[in-house]
Amino acid sequence: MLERIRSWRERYVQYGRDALGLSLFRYYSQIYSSLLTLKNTLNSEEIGFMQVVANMFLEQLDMHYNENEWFASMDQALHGVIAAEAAWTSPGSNSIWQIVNHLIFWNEDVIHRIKGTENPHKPETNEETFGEPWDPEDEIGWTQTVQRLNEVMNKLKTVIADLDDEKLKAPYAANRYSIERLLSNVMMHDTYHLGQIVLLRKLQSSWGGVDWS
Ligand code: NI
Repeated sequence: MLERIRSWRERYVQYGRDALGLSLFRYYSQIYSSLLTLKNTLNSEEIGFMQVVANMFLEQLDMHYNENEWFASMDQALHGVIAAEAAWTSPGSNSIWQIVNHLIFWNEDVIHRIKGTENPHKPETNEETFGEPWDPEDEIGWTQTVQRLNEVMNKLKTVIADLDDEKLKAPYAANRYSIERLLSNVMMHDTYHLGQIVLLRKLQSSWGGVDWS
């Protein structure tokens, strides 16, 4: 009888342990899955944080490239320009065509600097990046030049999309300046020249204003 009681008691204790074990297991699994969710959330926030500056540059590129926000975008500034208007110069100024050449060169150069590749075009001076005023009759040449600018701007966009904030802080090529600084400069430089294009169009009476719609 005593043996039987002992065996019941042992079974009872064992059952209690199992029940307790099962509820603890469930309890810990819940905690574990909550922690896992929290970890994933923190990771995604961390990634989001790492992209803050990179995303800002992407937005800035869109704003001056093809979105009319506070000022006429590059797309708008060049909209409807024909070869004769592109080749037109005012005394002491470059033509729109020359400015576009200059923008193609510098944006392409920035892409090379970020990627650490050699730019095959190496002008001796900044003046050379503008080239000649170009032929006012050459519609095909002008269209190709605008297409080239669009290709370069879109390429720059994909290059920026591959960056994160850490890479932006890093110096480019063998330079002591960061990619972040390089991008800030090129975008300011683009907008500076966009203003010149709009002014040239105003001077030649070919500017129809910004389409804000
Ligand atoms: Ni310039």
